[in-house]
Amino acid sequence: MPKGEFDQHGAGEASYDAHRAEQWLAGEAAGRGLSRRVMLGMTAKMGLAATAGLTAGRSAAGLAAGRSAAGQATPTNAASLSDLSTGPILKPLPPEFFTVFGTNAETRWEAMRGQGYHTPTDRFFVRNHTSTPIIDADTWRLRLFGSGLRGAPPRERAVEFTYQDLLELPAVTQSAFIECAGNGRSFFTSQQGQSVSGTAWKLGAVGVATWRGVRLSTVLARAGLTRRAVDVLPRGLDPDFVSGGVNLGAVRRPLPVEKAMDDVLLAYEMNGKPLLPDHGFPVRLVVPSWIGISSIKWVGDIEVSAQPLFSPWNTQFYRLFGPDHPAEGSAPLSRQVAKSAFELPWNAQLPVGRTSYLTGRSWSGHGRVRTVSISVDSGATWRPAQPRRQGHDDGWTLWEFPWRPRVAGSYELLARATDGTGRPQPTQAPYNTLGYLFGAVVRHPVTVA
Ligand SMILES: Nc1nc2c(c(=O)[nH]1)N[C@H]1C(S)=C(S)[C@@H](COP(=O)(O)O)O[C@H]1N2
Ligand SMILES: [Mo]
Repeated sequence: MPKGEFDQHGAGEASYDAHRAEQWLAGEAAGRGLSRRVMLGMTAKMGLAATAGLTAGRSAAGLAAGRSAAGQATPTNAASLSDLSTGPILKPLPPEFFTVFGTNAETRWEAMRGQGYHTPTDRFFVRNHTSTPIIDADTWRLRLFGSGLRGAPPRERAVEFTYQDLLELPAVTQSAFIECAGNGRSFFTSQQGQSVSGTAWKLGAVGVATWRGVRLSTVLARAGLTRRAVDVLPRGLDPDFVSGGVNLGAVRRPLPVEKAMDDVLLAYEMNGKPLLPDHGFPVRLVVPSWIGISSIKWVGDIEVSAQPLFSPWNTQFYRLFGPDHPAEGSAPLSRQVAKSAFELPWNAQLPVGRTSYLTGRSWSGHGRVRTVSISVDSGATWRPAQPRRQGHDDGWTLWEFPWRPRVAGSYELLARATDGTGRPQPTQAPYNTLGYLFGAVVRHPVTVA
């Protein structure tokens, strides 16, 4: 992708958001049950309330807290806790593949060594706001409605698709990463000495899979999309999310119609098999290159709106907050920043005087990774890594670096990627209270003996 194209995308998203903000202030926006007063109040209190909520929901007994929080939820959705047989995540989480944080589990990077291009489903990270619902594909329906579809209010059209309807529409297969906006969050603290709230991920809240499904644009067109539509709002069928004692409703985040019509999938297969319940069965969104929250799992309905839409997930969360940002936060986050990871355990042991073939992967939401450099001396000198498999936009690049340490001791290994923006990963990530978009070079400790 040429550089200009990124700039264009960037500008497009920024001006879209500015326009949306104007409409919001002019009272034209729909907030789905949130009054303007509540919204503004929420935004003002954000720093504190959101922080407290996130911390509480994921504290010590993270799992128990997650379940009891979900238990208080109003059962507006089809799924309920009684559907659950085990915990918030249903697939096995063997400790050699995952580190578990309450309702979330991150992939251990050493479990990716020797794997092919795609992350096997059995080691793909899971990020659940509450818990995985079990949904019956035979009775499931995808419902589309709203002022952006043909038909005038109040008699707006609602259109339904069955699982079988979707299977019969033209299918596409595409490879893309899904990555949590908070991936790498723990390094704000361990490398930059800053306190942030949210799950303390290392770099394992990312995976690349092949996704098969129907283009969202196909379904929108069949549902009667009009030129007036500006936002679509997919909503999950998992239990309501309760944060800081407030029920925020079903997980949902508006997506500008431009992105929805571009490269977004309604996916029903992951790595050649029907989705696992944990990854959104029967159908989830896959929004390539954007932060993971965009890729709503267990989608039950999609509002298509001629007015800008808001939910806590594009106002209270998933913006940058803090001293360097306006009180209402940055524009809603969209593309991921470049990152790199070694396929090594944290504090790996490597042999002295012998060559170790260090391997790893780099990826970005700003186009294909172009080059990767490695430093084995805490960033003093850099040498290029050898590409093993060149990635594509929305995927990752696999690389290798032979290293023969001659002296025993403690080392920090650094990998630094340059993406489509032409800029290498920085040494410092811009601080924000919720710890999103940690794109700085990570210092990976190893011991040579
Ligand atoms: N309905 C619903 N969709 C969701 C979530 C959720 O909790 N509920 N989590 C989101 C977040 S924050 C991320 S990072 C991705 C994670 O996808 P995965 O669990 O398949 O890896 O799903 C997104 N979609
Ligand atoms: Mo996420």
